[in-house]
Amino acid sequence: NNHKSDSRGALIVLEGLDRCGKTSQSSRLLSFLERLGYLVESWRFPDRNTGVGQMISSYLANESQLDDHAIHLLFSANRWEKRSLMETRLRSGTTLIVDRYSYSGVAFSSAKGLDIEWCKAPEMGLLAPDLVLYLDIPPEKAAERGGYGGERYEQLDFQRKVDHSYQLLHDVSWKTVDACLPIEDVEKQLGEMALDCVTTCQKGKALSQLWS
Ligand code: Z5A
Repeated sequence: NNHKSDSRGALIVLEGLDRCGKTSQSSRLLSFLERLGYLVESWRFPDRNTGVGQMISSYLANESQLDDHAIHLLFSANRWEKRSLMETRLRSGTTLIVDRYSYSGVAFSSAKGLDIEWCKAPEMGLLAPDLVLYLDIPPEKAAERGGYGGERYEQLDFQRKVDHSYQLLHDVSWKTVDACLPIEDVEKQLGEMALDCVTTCQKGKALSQLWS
């Protein structure tokens, strides 16, 4: 199956509210595509391992305070510092499953009241996902899943605003899945959608840029 690396990999992004199941589903999707013989890696944003990522991590843990615009730009910088590696991986045939991306950046900052177009601007020119899998869950249901309350943003009233912001960002690359279904059912739907996308990219679909 190594011949599959002759063509490019797909950029697949998982988005949704906190506790919607992104982390669980990224690892299931990774195994699914690996079993089929594809080159695939699992990524996530924020990437807390870089210098910028550590600033973000301390902000999220409420260990530091930052102006809303400043933290927005740090989240964006954290994607820019991975952009060229992302392109290299995709062009060498590796499919990337990315847990959160620019849509989180815009949804969370605009939920705080920042202008949505201002929020999108620093994301322009990053690679556009081939597929955005939106794990749809009512904020109340997500809150019931537990583990809530540790980090900044993990509050029901704020998650409701994020939910609203996400609705403004849907584009043709989005596919919505009901994240309240049993884990295995969600997994199956995501697998089919991802496979379809990987095949389309193999056939030569061009890479494009976000919001430009
Ligand atoms: N943020 C931002 O502001 N700007 C940006 O640009 C970016 C992010 C990229 C940290 O993100 C915060 O940064 C995040 C957005 C903001 N804040 N919030 N909220 P993070 O990625 O580090 O953290 P997270 O997204 O909140 O991830 P999470 O807590 O790990 O949630 P999850 O990945 O969506 O869910 P999970 O861990 O897979 O599942 C949660 C629980 O539900 C777990 O117990 C599962 O077993 C259970 N689960 C999962 N699926 C199901 C189903 N189908 N049924 C029942 N139970 C389920």
